Amino acid sequence: MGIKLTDEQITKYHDDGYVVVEGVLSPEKLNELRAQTDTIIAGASGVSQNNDLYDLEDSHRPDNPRVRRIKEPYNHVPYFWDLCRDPDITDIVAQLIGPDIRVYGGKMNIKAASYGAPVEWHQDWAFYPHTNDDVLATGILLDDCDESNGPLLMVPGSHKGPVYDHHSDGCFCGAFDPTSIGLDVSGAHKLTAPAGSMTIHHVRAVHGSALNTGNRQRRLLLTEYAAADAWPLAKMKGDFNAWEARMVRGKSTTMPRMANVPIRMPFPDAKSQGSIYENQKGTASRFFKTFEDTIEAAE
Ligand SMILES: O=C(O)CCC(=O)C(=O)O
Repeated sequence: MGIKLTDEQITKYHDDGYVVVEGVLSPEKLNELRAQTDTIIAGASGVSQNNDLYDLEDSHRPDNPRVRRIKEPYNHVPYFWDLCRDPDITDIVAQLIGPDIRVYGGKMNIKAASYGAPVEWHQDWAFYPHTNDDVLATGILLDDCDESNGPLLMVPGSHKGPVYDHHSDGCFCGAFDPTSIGLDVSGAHKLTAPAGSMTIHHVRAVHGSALNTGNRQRRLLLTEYAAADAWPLAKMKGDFNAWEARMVRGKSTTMPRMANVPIRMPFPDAKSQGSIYENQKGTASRFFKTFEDTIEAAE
């Protein structure tokens, strides 16, 4: 049985579009998650390019591995699927989007100390619009996260606003530059918290994160959960049976609930496919400094 959210936490999620819950994973579960993660990361040695498991930093070399993301870890290691279904997590999600829940997708983003890549401002909704927006992402922190190691940055209340244009030069780029559309992100909230905490953000919330300039890595296991009656408008993952197998709590339905929500379709494809990091290479102007920018500035 997961933690019971306080009324304040539930209100915060609905009003601001995000909330952080501390102490979701016990120390034992956190250790297991770290150990399973280390095993996957160790397998990146010798890998030369992005594949269906690893998304690699531009500075990755097979003999000096730099993994930026583990893609859909539950597709590769059963432990991760069990974690997606763990009531310590799904019982919390149920308090926000109802008892019937499906996993839409997931990944672990790894911001290595000193060079872990930024993620440009975006809304997850631009990648995977659904028939209603009872869709959110949880983020389990594997490491203590403070201001220096690239916390998630969330713009409060933005989940109630428009869906911004995540296209550039005729292609999807999975990002927008708030300065070019006059969106003030100076009040963005930094989701700092101790390891074992869980961030939760609404699918329409505007968010991003900066380069890790600290001396500690920031690994974040993100899982996208949708109410069972929220059906994806852009892409269903796998065939119907595979889709049903993604139910992690409660009952499925074939009767989607339609809500009056703004959408933009994420088409045409990004110039660089494979991950948000690759998609965002197509953005016309970047907001956050990259590791490569800092090297250039130092030269
Ligand atoms: O890892 C981060 O800091 C940002 C993650 C994110 O927003 C994403 O991958 O969609």
